[in-house]
Amino acid sequence: MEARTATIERKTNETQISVAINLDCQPGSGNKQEIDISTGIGFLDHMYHALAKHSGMSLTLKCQGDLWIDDHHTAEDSAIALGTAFKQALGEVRGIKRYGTGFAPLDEALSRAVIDICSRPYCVSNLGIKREKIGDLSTEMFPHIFYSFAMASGVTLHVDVLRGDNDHHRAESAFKALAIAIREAITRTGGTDVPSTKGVL
Ligand SMILES: [Mn+2]
Repeated sequence: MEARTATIERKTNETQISVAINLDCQPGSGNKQEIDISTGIGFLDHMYHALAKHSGMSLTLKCQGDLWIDDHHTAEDSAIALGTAFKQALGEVRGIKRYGTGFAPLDEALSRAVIDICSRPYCVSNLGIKREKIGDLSTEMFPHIFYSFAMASGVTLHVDVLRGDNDHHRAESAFKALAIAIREAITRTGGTDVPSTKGVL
């Protein structure tokens, strides 16, 4: 089986990002899972780490962004770079499940994520987070991160936090739910079928 990997660099006046991704590092795959995230925003690193871990990816993501302005460009651009790398690693949408659903609890919080790897970028998220920031990450960036990932990767994505009192729990369960959805959607079916009645995705 061809390795589903990608390495990308993304440089603008606002951020410099490098991403290396391997989609096939689930336990038992024979590929060691390695995760190394550094964006300069601790809570964002925590979220990307959870996303990589539970989706079975190896992920190296380094971002040097203009944090002296605020967290916006770093959070947005790292999500774009991650989405771009994900799409590139996946290649032609063929021989995968395409749809994935994830539910992840974290104590009292519970989130649901549904993904369709379909080249129809769309994102709806409803996280219901009350705090303005968690650590150094503005919580308004959560929907922006999911949106940016969806646009760059070309997936349809719905993420809902169904309940939860603690905003750290709500956010983390959302990323874990997305990870579980991704893991299912990218699962190889063993064939080369294009999972669409249109014959192309
Ligand atoms: Mn923006």
